[in-house]
Amino acid sequence: MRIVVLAGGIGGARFLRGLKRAVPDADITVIGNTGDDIHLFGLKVCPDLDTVMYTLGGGIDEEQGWGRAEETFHVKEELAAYGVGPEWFGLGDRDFATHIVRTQMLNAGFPLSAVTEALCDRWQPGVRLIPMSDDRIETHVAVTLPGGDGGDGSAAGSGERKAVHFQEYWVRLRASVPAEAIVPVGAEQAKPAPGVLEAIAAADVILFPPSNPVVSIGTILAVPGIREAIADAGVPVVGLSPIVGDAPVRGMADKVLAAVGVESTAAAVAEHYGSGLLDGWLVDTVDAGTVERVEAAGIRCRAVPLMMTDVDAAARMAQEALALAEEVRGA
Ligand code: FO1
Repeated sequence: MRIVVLAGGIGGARFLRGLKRAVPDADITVIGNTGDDIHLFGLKVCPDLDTVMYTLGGGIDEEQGWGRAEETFHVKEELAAYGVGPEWFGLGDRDFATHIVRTQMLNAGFPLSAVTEALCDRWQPGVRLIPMSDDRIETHVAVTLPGGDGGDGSAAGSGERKAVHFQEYWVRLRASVPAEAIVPVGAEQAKPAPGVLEAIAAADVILFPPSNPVVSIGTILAVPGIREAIADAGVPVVGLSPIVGDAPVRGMADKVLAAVGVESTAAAVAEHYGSGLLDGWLVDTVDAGTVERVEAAGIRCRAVPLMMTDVDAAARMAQEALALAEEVRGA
């Protein structure tokens, strides 16, 4: 069975680990989000691609969900000693090697898709990981930062509106100020990476894991041609809600959902994707009361446990998603 999965970071990666266990013989292609990418210290860092690669390759820091296991931070400490920032993004020594190899290959003229394939040669994730695009796309967030404290003479609370890089919003600001707009800069001019549209066209089923619907899956769908290819694929498209009991299971999805006017509920996220895209939607058992509303939106819906407490739990979720896909296919 050929499965295509649109994946962001931690939630997507953990779901994929379950999917691999549920259907070990399936041919899985992951279309990875690159909107989180950031250029630091002259290096290109691809957090979501690396999270999938490390998680499925066995190198992830399990409890953090990102970065390498058994990490040290000597390079980071030395950079700080030189007063070279930013200090708010925790890049470890082992992780730096990935960004050095990636940047070296990009500078030699290899596209990001070829670089990702080369990095995966080492990690053997057991899936084909393709960036959504080889073109540069970076998600920026419009915010109003609280005004100065008057120390510089500006009126306190004057509020300075600016666009910050997604990682600065997510990691330095901890999403502590409302996201007023989310813009995947460069998406309009970008093309799907080689293999993306072909994988979608050849898929037997397409899955939206519990990744962030705005800055992860939403960003992948913003690459011209990808949303249309999925809508036209003619195979079941099934998603799993990242929102359980009106709150995101992890991260701060509710903050970015508000930016696009979507309430933080399992049903609202399904409606946000729309029946033009989604054929089926899994909500957690605590949201069983919302099944009717999702079905009224023209999307088949089932309530099943959606907490990925371990790989077996994620595998059960994957099986439920595939079963719903078969039910939809037969409809
Ligand atoms: N997330 C954090 O909350 N704090 C960090 O210092 C941090 C560093 C980091 C370094 C490499 C990497 O691949 C991911 C990293 N992340 C960090 C996670 C990153 O912000 C992800 O993009 C988000 O978790 C969303 O997927």
